[in-house]
Amino acid sequence: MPGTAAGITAADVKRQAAVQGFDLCGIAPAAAHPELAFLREWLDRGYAGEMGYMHRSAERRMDVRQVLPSARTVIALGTLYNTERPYSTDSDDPRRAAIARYAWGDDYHVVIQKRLDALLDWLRAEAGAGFEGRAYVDTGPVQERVYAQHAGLGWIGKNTCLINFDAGSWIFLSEIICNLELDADAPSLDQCGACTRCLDACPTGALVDPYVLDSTKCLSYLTIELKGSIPAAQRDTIGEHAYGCDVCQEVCPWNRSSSMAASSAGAWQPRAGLDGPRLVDLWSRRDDDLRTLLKGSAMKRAGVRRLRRNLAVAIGNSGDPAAADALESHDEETCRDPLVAEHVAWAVEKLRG
Ligand code: B12
Ligand code: SF4
Ligand code: SF4
Repeated sequence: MPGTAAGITAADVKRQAAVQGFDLCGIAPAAAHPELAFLREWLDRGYAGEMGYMHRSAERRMDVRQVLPSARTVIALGTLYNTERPYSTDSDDPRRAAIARYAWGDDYHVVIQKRLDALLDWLRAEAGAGFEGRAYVDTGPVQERVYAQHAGLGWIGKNTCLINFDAGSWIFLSEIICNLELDADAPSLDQCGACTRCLDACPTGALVDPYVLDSTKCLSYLTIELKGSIPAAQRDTIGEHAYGCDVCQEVCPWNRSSSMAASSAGAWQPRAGLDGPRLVDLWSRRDDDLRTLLKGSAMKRAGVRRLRRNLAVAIGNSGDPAAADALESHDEETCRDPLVAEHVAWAVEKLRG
Protein backbone atom coordinates (compact mmCIF):
# COMPACT_ATOMS: atom_id res chain seq x y z
CA MET A 1 0.00 0.00 0.00
CA PRO A 2 1.46 3.36 -1.05
CA GLY A 3 1.37 5.02 2.36
CA THR A 4 3.43 2.46 4.18
CA ALA A 5 5.80 2.18 1.21
CA ALA A 6 6.39 5.92 1.44
CA GLY A 7 6.89 5.59 5.18
CA ILE A 8 4.35 8.20 6.31
CA THR A 9 3.37 7.66 9.92
CA ALA A 10 0.35 8.82 11.90
CA ALA A 11 2.68 11.13 13.87
CA ASP A 12 3.85 12.77 10.60
CA VAL A 13 0.24 13.40 9.58
CA LYS A 14 -0.65 14.89 12.97
CA ARG A 15 2.36 17.20 12.88
CA GLN A 16 1.43 18.40 9.42
CA ALA A 17 -2.22 18.86 10.43
CA ALA A 18 -1.09 21.17 13.23
CA VAL A 19 1.07 23.10 10.76
CA GLN A 20 -2.00 23.66 8.59
CA GLY A 21 -3.91 25.06 11.58
CA PHE A 22 -5.98 22.09 12.78
CA ASP A 23 -6.41 21.95 16.56
CA LEU A 24 -7.22 18.23 16.72
CA CYS A 25 -6.22 15.29 14.57
CA GLY A 26 -6.82 11.57 15.04
CA ILE A 27 -6.83 8.45 12.92
CA ALA A 28 -9.80 6.08 12.52
CA PRO A 29 -9.87 2.95 10.42
CA ALA A 30 -12.26 2.98 7.45
CA ALA A 31 -14.30 0.15 8.97
CA ALA A 32 -17.93 -0.82 9.63
CA HIS A 33 -18.25 1.09 12.91
CA PRO A 34 -21.47 0.02 14.68
CA GLU A 35 -22.79 3.60 15.14
CA LEU A 36 -22.91 4.07 11.36
CA ALA A 37 -25.93 1.76 11.24
CA PHE A 38 -28.13 4.11 13.34
CA LEU A 39 -28.54 6.34 10.29
CA ARG A 40 -30.97 3.95 8.58
CA GLU A 41 -33.41 3.88 11.51
CA TRP A 42 -33.07 7.65 11.97
CA LEU A 43 -34.07 8.22 8.35
CA ASP A 44 -36.91 5.66 8.52
CA ARG A 45 -38.37 7.50 11.53
CA GLY A 46 -38.52 10.69 9.44
CA TYR A 47 -36.00 12.51 11.61
CA ALA A 48 -34.26 14.07 8.59
CA GLY A 49 -37.40 16.04 7.70
CA GLU A 50 -37.00 17.73 4.31
CA MET A 51 -33.24 17.15 4.15
CA GLY A 52 -33.60 14.97 1.04
CA TYR A 53 -29.83 14.85 0.57
CA MET A 54 -29.56 12.72 3.71
CA HIS A 55 -31.84 10.08 2.09
CA ARG A 56 -30.24 10.31 -1.34
CA SER A 57 -26.73 9.75 0.03
CA ALA A 58 -27.68 7.25 2.77
CA GLU A 59 -25.80 4.27 1.30
CA ARG A 60 -22.57 6.25 1.00
CA ARG A 61 -23.02 7.75 4.48
CA MET A 62 -23.15 4.23 5.94
CA ASP A 63 -19.48 3.60 5.05
CA VAL A 64 -16.72 5.81 3.61
CA ARG A 65 -15.60 2.85 1.45
CA GLN A 66 -18.69 3.61 -0.64
CA VAL A 67 -17.17 7.04 -1.27
CA LEU A 68 -13.61 5.82 -1.88
CA PRO A 69 -13.44 2.03 -2.43
CA SER A 70 -9.70 1.93 -1.66
CA ALA A 71 -10.18 3.76 1.68
CA ARG A 72 -8.22 2.37 4.63
CA THR A 73 -8.09 5.37 6.92
CA VAL A 74 -10.07 8.43 7.93
CA ILE A 75 -7.89 11.29 9.16
CA ALA A 76 -10.35 13.13 11.43
CA LEU A 77 -9.67 16.82 12.02
CA GLY A 78 -11.11 19.29 14.51
CA THR A 79 -11.05 23.08 14.47
CA LEU A 80 -12.11 24.97 17.62
CA TYR A 81 -14.41 27.94 17.06
CA ASN A 82 -15.31 29.21 20.51
CA THR A 83 -14.81 32.93 21.19
CA GLU A 84 -15.07 35.06 24.36
CA ARG A 85 -18.74 35.94 24.00
CA PRO A 86 -21.71 35.21 26.27
CA TYR A 87 -23.99 32.24 25.71
CA SER A 88 -27.52 32.79 24.38
CA THR A 89 -28.82 31.18 27.58
CA ASP A 90 -27.15 34.01 29.55
CA SER A 91 -29.30 36.63 27.84
CA ASP A 92 -32.68 37.55 29.31
CA ASP A 93 -33.56 40.05 26.59
CA PRO A 94 -36.01 38.48 24.10
CA ARG A 95 -35.51 41.49 21.80
CA ARG A 96 -31.96 40.42 21.00
CA ALA A 97 -31.33 37.87 18.23
CA ALA A 98 -29.85 34.52 19.16
CA ILE A 99 -27.54 33.50 16.32
CA ALA A 100 -25.60 30.25 16.46
CA ARG A 101 -21.96 30.69 17.48
CA TYR A 102 -20.62 28.76 14.50
CA ALA A 103 -22.15 31.28 12.08
CA TRP A 104 -20.82 34.54 13.56
CA GLY A 105 -17.58 34.78 11.59
CA ASP A 106 -16.25 33.57 8.26
CA ASP A 107 -17.78 30.58 6.52
CA TYR A 108 -16.01 27.56 8.03
CA HIS A 109 -16.47 25.56 4.83
CA VAL A 110 -14.24 28.03 3.01
CA VAL A 111 -11.67 28.58 5.78
CA ILE A 112 -11.23 24.87 6.54
CA GLN A 113 -11.37 23.63 2.93
CA LYS A 114 -8.19 25.64 2.21
CA ARG A 115 -6.41 23.88 5.08
CA LEU A 116 -7.70 20.49 3.97
CA ASP A 117 -6.47 21.10 0.42
CA ALA A 118 -3.03 22.02 1.76
CA LEU A 119 -2.92 18.85 3.89
CA LEU A 120 -4.11 16.76 0.95
CA ASP A 121 -1.36 18.25 -1.27
CA TRP A 122 1.23 17.38 1.37
CA LEU A 123 -0.07 13.78 1.63
CA ARG A 124 -0.04 13.42 -2.14
CA ALA A 125 3.52 14.68 -2.38
CA GLU A 126 4.77 12.50 0.50
CA ALA A 127 2.93 9.32 -0.50
CA GLY A 128 3.68 9.55 -4.20
CA ALA A 129 2.00 7.63 -7.01
CA GLY A 130 -0.97 5.50 -6.01
CA PHE A 131 -2.21 7.83 -3.28
CA GLU A 132 -5.96 8.34 -3.25
CA GLY A 133 -7.75 10.75 -0.96
CA ARG A 134 -10.92 12.81 -0.54
CA ALA A 135 -11.27 15.81 1.75
CA TYR A 136 -14.54 17.06 3.22
CA VAL A 137 -15.74 19.64 5.70
CA ASP A 138 -19.47 19.06 6.07
CA THR A 139 -19.47 18.76 2.29
CA GLY A 140 -19.41 15.00 1.71
CA PRO A 141 -21.59 11.96 2.38
CA VAL A 142 -19.78 11.08 5.61
CA GLN A 143 -21.03 10.67 9.18
CA GLU A 144 -18.29 12.91 10.47
CA ARG A 145 -18.99 12.52 14.18
CA VAL A 146 -18.74 8.72 14.07
CA TYR A 147 -15.28 8.76 12.49
CA ALA A 148 -14.19 11.57 14.82
CA GLN A 149 -15.25 9.48 17.82
CA HIS A 150 -13.34 6.45 16.52
CA ALA A 151 -10.30 8.66 15.88
CA GLY A 152 -10.31 9.68 19.55
CA LEU A 153 -11.33 13.32 18.98
CA GLY A 154 -14.22 13.03 21.44
CA TRP A 155 -17.42 11.15 22.17
CA ILE A 156 -20.90 11.63 20.69
CA GLY A 157 -22.87 13.10 23.59
CA LYS A 158 -26.55 12.71 24.43
CA ASN A 159 -27.08 16.00 22.57
CA THR A 160 -25.54 14.15 19.57
CA CYS A 161 -22.59 16.57 19.41
CA LEU A 162 -18.97 15.48 19.37
CA ILE A 163 -17.44 16.51 22.70
CA ASN A 164 -13.71 16.65 23.33
CA PHE A 165 -12.55 15.90 26.88
CA ASP A 166 -10.38 19.05 27.06
CA ALA A 167 -11.95 21.40 24.52
CA GLY A 168 -15.73 20.83 24.77
CA SER A 169 -17.96 20.71 21.69
CA TRP A 170 -17.42 24.04 19.88
CA ILE A 171 -15.54 22.15 17.21
CA PHE A 172 -15.89 22.03 13.43
CA LEU A 173 -15.22 18.57 12.04
CA SER A 174 -13.57 17.70 8.75
CA GLU A 175 -11.70 14.70 7.40
CA ILE A 176 -9.49 13.19 4.77
CA ILE A 177 -10.46 9.72 3.62
CA CYS A 178 -7.47 8.00 2.08
CA ASN A 179 -5.87 4.71 1.09
CA LEU A 180 -2.90 5.02 3.46
CA GLU A 181 -2.45 2.47 6.25
CA LEU A 182 -1.91 4.51 9.40
CA ASP A 183 -1.93 3.44 13.05
CA ALA A 184 -5.39 4.16 14.42
CA ASP A 185 -6.09 5.98 17.68
CA ALA A 186 -8.25 4.48 20.41
CA PRO A 187 -11.92 5.57 20.19
CA SER A 188 -13.12 8.09 22.80
CA LEU A 189 -15.32 6.83 25.62
CA ASP A 190 -18.72 8.31 26.49
CA GLN A 191 -18.39 10.72 29.43
CA CYS A 192 -22.04 11.83 29.70
CA GLY A 193 -22.78 9.56 32.64
CA ALA A 194 -26.12 10.24 34.34
CA CYS A 195 -26.32 13.85 33.07
CA THR A 196 -29.43 14.83 31.07
CA ARG A 197 -29.03 18.65 31.00
CA CYS A 198 -29.22 18.90 27.22
CA LEU A 199 -32.42 16.86 27.01
CA ASP A 200 -33.98 18.90 29.82
CA ALA A 201 -32.98 22.28 28.33
CA CYS A 202 -33.89 21.74 24.68
CA PRO A 203 -36.72 24.23 24.09
CA THR A 204 -38.59 21.96 21.68
CA GLY A 205 -38.04 18.40 22.92
CA ALA A 206 -36.04 17.66 19.75
CA LEU A 207 -33.75 15.32 21.69
CA VAL A 208 -36.42 12.63 21.78
CA ASP A 209 -34.09 10.17 23.52
CA PRO A 210 -30.47 10.34 24.63
CA TYR A 211 -28.33 10.43 21.44
CA VAL A 212 -31.38 10.78 19.18
CA LEU A 213 -32.35 14.08 17.56
CA ASP A 214 -35.57 14.64 15.61
CA SER A 215 -34.57 17.38 13.15
CA THR A 216 -38.19 18.33 12.45
CA LYS A 217 -38.37 19.68 16.02
CA CYS A 218 -34.87 21.18 16.15
CA LEU A 219 -34.53 24.97 15.93
CA SER A 220 -31.38 24.58 13.89
CA TYR A 221 -33.36 22.71 11.24
CA LEU A 222 -36.42 24.98 11.41
CA THR A 223 -34.38 28.20 11.02
CA ILE A 224 -31.68 27.00 8.58
CA GLU A 225 -32.65 23.90 6.65
CA LEU A 226 -36.42 24.27 6.29
CA LYS A 227 -37.06 26.18 3.08
CA GLY A 228 -40.79 26.94 3.29
CA SER A 229 -43.18 28.06 5.96
CA ILE A 230 -42.37 27.35 9.61
CA PRO A 231 -45.33 25.31 10.91
CA ALA A 232 -47.55 27.68 12.95
CA ALA A 233 -47.65 25.28 15.91
CA GLN A 234 -43.83 25.49 16.20
CA ARG A 235 -43.36 29.25 15.91
CA ASP A 236 -43.71 30.01 19.62
CA THR A 237 -40.88 27.57 20.39
CA ILE A 238 -38.47 29.52 18.15
CA GLY A 239 -38.24 32.24 20.82
CA GLU A 240 -35.53 34.73 19.84
CA HIS A 241 -33.61 32.22 17.67
CA ALA A 242 -32.95 33.97 14.36
CA TYR A 243 -30.46 31.46 12.98
CA GLY A 244 -29.56 28.05 14.44
CA CYS A 245 -29.52 27.08 18.11
CA ASP A 246 -26.81 26.41 20.68
CA VAL A 247 -28.86 25.64 23.79
CA CYS A 248 -28.01 21.93 24.11
CA GLN A 249 -24.30 22.78 23.92
CA GLU A 250 -24.43 25.85 26.16
CA VAL A 251 -25.88 23.86 29.06
CA CYS A 252 -23.37 21.04 28.68
CA PRO A 253 -20.95 20.92 31.62
CA TRP A 254 -18.11 20.07 29.22
CA ASN A 255 -18.50 23.54 27.68
CA ARG A 256 -18.37 25.40 30.98
CA SER A 257 -14.70 26.17 30.50
CA SER A 258 -14.27 25.06 26.92
CA SER A 259 -11.16 26.09 25.02
CA MET A 260 -11.11 29.19 22.85
CA ALA A 261 -10.21 28.98 19.20
CA ALA A 262 -6.48 29.51 18.99
CA SER A 263 -5.30 28.69 15.50
CA SER A 264 -7.94 30.74 13.74
CA ALA A 265 -9.51 32.99 16.34
CA GLY A 266 -9.79 35.90 13.92
CA ALA A 267 -11.95 33.96 11.48
CA TRP A 268 -14.64 33.13 14.05
CA GLN A 269 -15.02 36.51 15.74
CA PRO A 270 -18.53 37.89 15.24
CA ARG A 271 -18.92 40.29 12.34
CA ALA A 272 -20.09 43.76 13.22
CA GLY A 273 -23.87 43.48 13.04
CA LEU A 274 -23.96 39.86 14.23
CA ASP A 275 -22.65 40.53 17.73
CA GLY A 276 -25.80 40.33 19.84
CA PRO A 277 -27.89 42.52 17.50
CA ARG A 278 -31.40 43.65 18.33
CA LEU A 279 -33.94 41.73 16.24
CA VAL A 280 -35.57 44.94 15.02
CA ASP A 281 -32.21 46.43 13.98
CA LEU A 282 -31.45 43.41 11.83
CA TRP A 283 -34.96 43.47 10.35
CA SER A 284 -34.70 47.19 9.56
CA ARG A 285 -31.60 46.84 7.41
CA ARG A 286 -31.89 47.10 3.64
CA ASP A 287 -31.77 43.92 1.55
CA ASP A 288 -28.44 44.92 -0.03
CA ASP A 289 -27.02 45.62 3.37
CA LEU A 290 -28.07 42.19 4.68
CA ARG A 291 -26.63 40.50 1.58
CA THR A 292 -23.30 42.20 2.26
CA LEU A 293 -23.47 41.14 5.91
CA LEU A 294 -24.04 37.48 4.98
CA LYS A 295 -21.45 37.40 2.19
CA GLY A 296 -18.61 35.03 3.08
CA SER A 297 -20.44 33.83 6.21
CA ALA A 298 -22.08 30.44 6.83
CA MET A 299 -25.38 32.34 7.18
CA LYS A 300 -25.60 32.86 3.46
CA ARG A 301 -26.93 29.26 3.36
CA ALA A 302 -30.33 30.52 4.48
CA GLY A 303 -30.12 33.78 2.51
CA VAL A 304 -31.87 37.08 3.21
CA ARG A 305 -35.39 35.81 2.54
CA ARG A 306 -35.23 33.00 5.08
CA LEU A 307 -33.41 35.23 7.56
CA ARG A 308 -36.32 37.68 7.33
CA ARG A 309 -38.79 34.81 7.81
CA ASN A 310 -36.96 33.83 11.01
CA LEU A 311 -36.63 37.41 12.21
CA ALA A 312 -40.36 37.97 11.77
CA VAL A 313 -41.14 34.95 13.95
CA ALA A 314 -38.56 35.94 16.59
CA ILE A 315 -39.87 39.52 16.68
CA GLY A 316 -43.38 38.10 17.07
CA ASN A 317 -42.09 36.20 20.10
CA SER A 318 -40.28 39.24 21.58
CA GLY A 319 -43.37 40.64 23.34
CA ASP A 320 -42.43 44.14 22.12
CA PRO A 321 -45.62 45.71 20.67
CA ALA A 322 -43.63 48.64 19.20
CA ALA A 323 -41.86 46.14 16.97
CA ALA A 324 -45.09 45.46 15.07
CA ASP A 325 -44.81 48.89 13.39
CA ALA A 326 -41.21 48.20 12.39
CA LEU A 327 -42.28 44.89 10.87
CA GLU A 328 -45.10 46.44 8.85
CA SER A 329 -43.41 49.64 7.76
CA HIS A 330 -40.11 48.27 6.43
CA ASP A 331 -40.54 47.92 2.68
CA GLU A 332 -37.78 45.96 0.96
CA GLU A 333 -38.23 43.45 -1.85
CA THR A 334 -37.75 40.43 0.44
CA CYS A 335 -40.26 41.86 2.95
CA ARG A 336 -42.92 41.64 0.22
CA ASP A 337 -42.07 38.01 -0.57
CA PRO A 338 -45.21 35.92 0.18
CA LEU A 339 -43.31 33.58 2.54
CA VAL A 340 -41.95 36.49 4.58
CA ALA A 341 -45.21 38.46 4.45
CA GLU A 342 -47.15 35.53 5.89
CA HIS A 343 -44.75 35.25 8.86
CA VAL A 344 -44.92 39.02 9.36
CA ALA A 345 -48.73 38.83 9.51
CA TRP A 346 -48.48 36.08 12.13
CA ALA A 347 -46.03 38.13 14.19
CA VAL A 348 -48.04 41.36 14.01
CA GLU A 349 -51.17 39.57 15.12
CA LYS A 350 -49.33 37.98 18.02
CA LEU A 351 -47.78 41.30 19.11
CA ARG A 352 -51.01 43.28 18.88
CA GLY A 353 -52.99 40.42 20.35
C1 B12 B 1 -27.80 16.77 9.12
C2 B12 B 1 -26.99 17.63 10.07
C3 B12 B 1 -27.68 18.43 10.98
C4 B12 B 1 -29.18 18.28 11.22
C5 B12 B 1 -29.41 17.00 12.07
C6 B12 B 1 -28.49 16.93 13.30
C7 B12 B 1 -28.19 15.53 13.79
N1 B12 B 1 -28.02 15.38 15.07
O1 B12 B 1 -28.10 14.59 12.99
C8 B12 B 1 -29.53 19.62 11.92
C9 B12 B 1 -29.96 20.63 10.88
C10 B12 B 1 -30.62 19.53 13.00
C11 B12 B 1 -28.16 20.01 12.48
C12 B12 B 1 -27.99 20.85 13.56
C13 B12 B 1 -26.75 21.22 14.05
N2 B12 B 1 -25.56 21.00 13.50
CO1 B12 B 1 -25.32 19.78 12.00
N3 B12 B 1 -24.89 18.49 10.73
C14 B12 B 1 -25.57 17.62 10.02
C15 B12 B 1 -24.68 16.72 9.17
C16 B12 B 1 -24.69 17.26 7.73
C17 B12 B 1 -25.06 15.22 9.17
C18 B12 B 1 -25.32 14.63 10.58
C19 B12 B 1 -25.80 13.20 10.49
O2 B12 B 1 -25.18 12.38 9.86
N4 B12 B 1 -26.94 12.89 11.15
C20 B12 B 1 -27.48 11.58 11.12
C21 B12 B 1 -27.84 11.13 12.54
C22 B12 B 1 -28.21 9.63 12.52
O3 B12 B 1 -26.68 11.28 13.31
P1 B12 B 1 -26.71 11.82 14.81
O4 B12 B 1 -27.97 12.46 15.16
O5 B12 B 1 -25.42 12.57 14.98
O6 B12 B 1 -26.67 10.46 15.65
C23 B12 B 1 -25.46 9.78 15.93
C24 B12 B 1 -25.38 9.33 17.38
O7 B12 B 1 -26.14 10.14 18.22
C25 B12 B 1 -25.71 7.88 17.34
N5 B12 B 1 -27.06 7.44 17.65
C26 B12 B 1 -28.16 7.64 16.95
N6 B12 B 1 -29.18 7.00 17.50
C27 B12 B 1 -28.70 6.37 18.59
C28 B12 B 1 -29.33 5.55 19.53
C29 B12 B 1 -28.55 5.05 20.56
C30 B12 B 1 -29.21 4.19 21.56
C31 B12 B 1 -27.17 5.34 20.63
C32 B12 B 1 -26.34 4.80 21.72
C33 B12 B 1 -26.57 6.16 19.67
C34 B12 B 1 -27.35 6.66 18.67
O8 B12 B 1 -25.49 7.42 16.03
C35 B12 B 1 -25.46 8.48 15.13
C36 B12 B 1 -24.22 8.26 14.36
O9 B12 B 1 -24.15 9.04 13.20
C37 B12 B 1 -23.29 16.93 9.86
C38 B12 B 1 -22.07 16.87 8.93
C39 B12 B 1 -21.73 15.45 8.57
N7 B12 B 1 -21.57 15.19 7.30
O10 B12 B 1 -21.64 14.61 9.43
C40 B12 B 1 -23.42 18.33 10.52
C41 B12 B 1 -22.80 18.54 11.93
C42 B12 B 1 -23.18 17.34 12.75
N8 B12 B 1 -23.48 19.71 12.44
C43 B12 B 1 -22.74 20.45 13.16
C44 B12 B 1 -23.22 21.59 13.87
C45 B12 B 1 -22.17 22.57 14.37
C46 B12 B 1 -24.58 21.74 14.10
C47 B12 B 1 -25.26 22.73 15.07
C48 B12 B 1 -24.47 22.96 16.36
C49 B12 B 1 -25.52 24.07 14.34
C50 B12 B 1 -26.30 25.08 15.17
N9 B12 B 1 -25.69 25.72 16.17
O11 B12 B 1 -27.44 25.37 14.88
C51 B12 B 1 -26.61 22.01 15.33
C52 B12 B 1 -26.49 21.03 16.50
C53 B12 B 1 -27.75 20.24 16.76
C54 B12 B 1 -27.42 18.90 17.43
N10 B12 B 1 -27.70 18.81 18.73
O12 B12 B 1 -26.93 18.00 16.76
C55 B12 B 1 -21.31 19.92 13.27
C56 B12 B 1 -21.17 19.28 14.66
C57 B12 B 1 -19.81 19.41 15.30
C58 B12 B 1 -19.75 18.67 16.62
N11 B12 B 1 -18.89 19.11 17.51
O13 B12 B 1 -20.48 17.72 16.86
C59 B12 B 1 -21.26 18.93 12.06
C60 B12 B 1 -20.38 17.70 12.29
C61 B12 B 1 -20.74 19.74 10.85
C62 B12 B 1 -19.24 19.94 10.90
N12 B12 B 1 -18.51 19.52 9.87
O14 B12 B 1 -18.69 20.49 11.83
N13 B12 B 1 -27.17 19.41 11.80
S1 SF4 C 1 -29.99 22.70 18.73
FE1 SF4 C 1 -31.59 23.60 20.08
S2 SF4 C 1 -33.55 22.78 19.34
FE2 SF4 C 1 -31.89 21.53 18.42
S3 SF4 C 1 -31.64 19.80 19.85
FE3 SF4 C 1 -30.19 21.37 20.53
S4 SF4 C 1 -31.34 22.58 22.06
FE4 SF4 C 1 -32.84 21.38 20.92
S1 SF4 D 1 -25.37 18.07 28.68
FE1 SF4 D 1 -24.82 16.22 29.81
S2 SF4 D 1 -25.88 14.55 28.74
FE2 SF4 D 1 -25.89 16.31 27.37
S3 SF4 D 1 -24.11 16.02 26.08
FE3 SF4 D 1 -23.43 17.30 27.82
S4 SF4 D 1 -22.66 15.82 29.36
FE4 SF4 D 1 -23.84 14.66 27.85
